[in-house]
Amino acid sequence: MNLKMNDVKEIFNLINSSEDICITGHKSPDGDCIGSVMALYEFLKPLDKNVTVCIDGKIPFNYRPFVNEDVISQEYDGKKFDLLFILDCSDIDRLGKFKDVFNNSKKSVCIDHHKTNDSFADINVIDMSMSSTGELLYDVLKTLGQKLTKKAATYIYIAILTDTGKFSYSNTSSQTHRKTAELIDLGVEVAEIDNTVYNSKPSNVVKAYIECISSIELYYDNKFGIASITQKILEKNDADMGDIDGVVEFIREIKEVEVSCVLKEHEENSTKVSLRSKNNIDVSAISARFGGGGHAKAAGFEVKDTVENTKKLLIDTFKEYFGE
Ligand SMILES: [Mn+2]
Repeated sequence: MNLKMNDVKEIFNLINSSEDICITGHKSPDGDCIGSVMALYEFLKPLDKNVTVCIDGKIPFNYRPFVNEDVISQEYDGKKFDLLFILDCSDIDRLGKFKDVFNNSKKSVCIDHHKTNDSFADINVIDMSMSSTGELLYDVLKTLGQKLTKKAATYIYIAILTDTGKFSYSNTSSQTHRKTAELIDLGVEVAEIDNTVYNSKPSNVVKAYIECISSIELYYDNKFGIASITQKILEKNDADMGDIDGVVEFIREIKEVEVSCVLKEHEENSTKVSLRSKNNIDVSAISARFGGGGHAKAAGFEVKDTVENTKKLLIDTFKEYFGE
């Protein structure tokens, strides 16, 4: 554990001396972002502070049963804060419509595990060896010496569970399991969470998912697989982008696939690219070339172009790695 005692003490002092505290995470939130943000919210709630939570983007359906959405601000009203926590977010732009909150806060603390994080906050607790921001936040909260409630433990568990792909990715360490065991001791209900997070898809979401899966194309002796989530598929099935999860992971299940890619059509000229690597190819380095970032085995970026053109760009880019 690389956690610096001084950082934790300073965070503790900042919490104590602050009245208005804001917690935020990256836009289009995933399980780690939502779990970490809500765990910190649960932790700060009893301390009698004004705590604001803001996340840009809809909470996906499978996390909604855990979250009181009234707590999460949808728009930024320009409010100033004594202290801002930025979780699971490698740069200010990824705060989306809440990025101005950074300049409107006296002090900022960033807790993150993305290797592309360049320590932009006043206090930066960045550890890319951590499976998830949730796991790192658990260390911070534990060091602060407070006992976690079952609810806070549940949020941290969701963060770790989802960012480790159910404890299967190479970011899962023995420490991850030890911390998870402590969370279970705090009352976390493992099977119930699994059913809510993974076994609760509405049929329209599954139908949209099947269409996305049908769009898989394989290149370079099946080493590179690519699929698209288009607005057309979403509209036809009345689904939201954030609800379609697991396509990029599904492509990676193909034996020969080394890199899987999903293109998400957000607008006609805005395509988000998600990349997953099975073994040695560092997709965060490739993403950084296009202004994005992430982890060696999971990264992404945005292209201001159509899905079709972005697909050509990706196929072309991976020729370098797989082309004969
Ligand atoms: Mn994360």
